[in-house]
Amino acid sequence: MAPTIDPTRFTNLAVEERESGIWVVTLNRAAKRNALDSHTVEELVEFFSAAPRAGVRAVVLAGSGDHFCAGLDLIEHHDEDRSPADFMHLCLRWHEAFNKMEYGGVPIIAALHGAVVGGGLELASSAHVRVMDQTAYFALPEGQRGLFTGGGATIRVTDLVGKSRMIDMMLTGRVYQGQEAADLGFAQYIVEGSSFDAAMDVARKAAQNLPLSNFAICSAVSHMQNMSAMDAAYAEAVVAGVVNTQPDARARLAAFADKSAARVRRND
Ligand code: 1HE
Repeated sequence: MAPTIDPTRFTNLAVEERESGIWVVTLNRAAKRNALDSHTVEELVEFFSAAPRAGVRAVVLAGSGDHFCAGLDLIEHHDEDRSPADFMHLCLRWHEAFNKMEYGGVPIIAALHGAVVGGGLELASSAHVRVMDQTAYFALPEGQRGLFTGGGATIRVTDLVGKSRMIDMMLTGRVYQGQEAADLGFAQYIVEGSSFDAAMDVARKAAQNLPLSNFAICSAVSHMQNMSAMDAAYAEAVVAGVVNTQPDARARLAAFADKSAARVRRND
């Protein structure tokens, strides 16, 4: 049976179907700057495990209060005095959540403001689209805290901004913000107003696509990056075989053929 999502099961996340098929998932610990404690990570696993089969067409991921996310809950980490094995297993739960996001096939749009740091940047980089406002800033303070990234930054932040920049950020605590951050690849959109409103606009556009097309876009591209070029080309052909012959696409193709569908034009 296909799963359903019960918003009342979540406490550290606020989970809501805001518009038909468009869900808003908000990190809900503003008093702790939305730091990711182990329970929040479990809620992310739960939501993003269910989303692909629960009719979710797009997700806007946001943070409550003045910051998107302050990363690993340093107080919980301090108080629990974890063993290496404990922390390894915790990191594997982060990966479970973030892989469900990146490979799940549901478009996830992160609405960024304030601090997007450490594990918060790892979370944001697991989304498919990032929208930042003028208050957003990005950093990897792990080096200063005596830590190392454990939630996929070595893979995803490196993908976004390159290995050299990522290493410098960890060595020096360098902060990126504003247009420079967007130009470097931390976000695909930078807006003057609310990143949440702009993220909702992106989500609405994405949700108009057929779910199977979005599934391919939001899982196959990531999987193919992990393959050799030969295997990726083969997998692309197989995925296109399924997606490009889906019955639901016929009406869209017919609309192009009878000239009723919108054409692709320059932004003038
Ligand atoms: C926290 C956390 C946290 C705030 N864990 N509790 N991440 C960092 O190194 C970033 C740490 N946080 C900060 O630098 C700042 O808190 C912020 C820039 C995000 C926000 O500053 P500000 O002045 O608005 O808030 P604040 O006064 O620093 O913190 C307010 C409360 O949030 C306070 O709790 P309170 O009970 O004393 O009121 C803080 O303790 C709490 N708080 N950030 C726990 N991160 C899988 S490995 C990933 C490795 C990492 O992510 S390392 C990077 C960690």
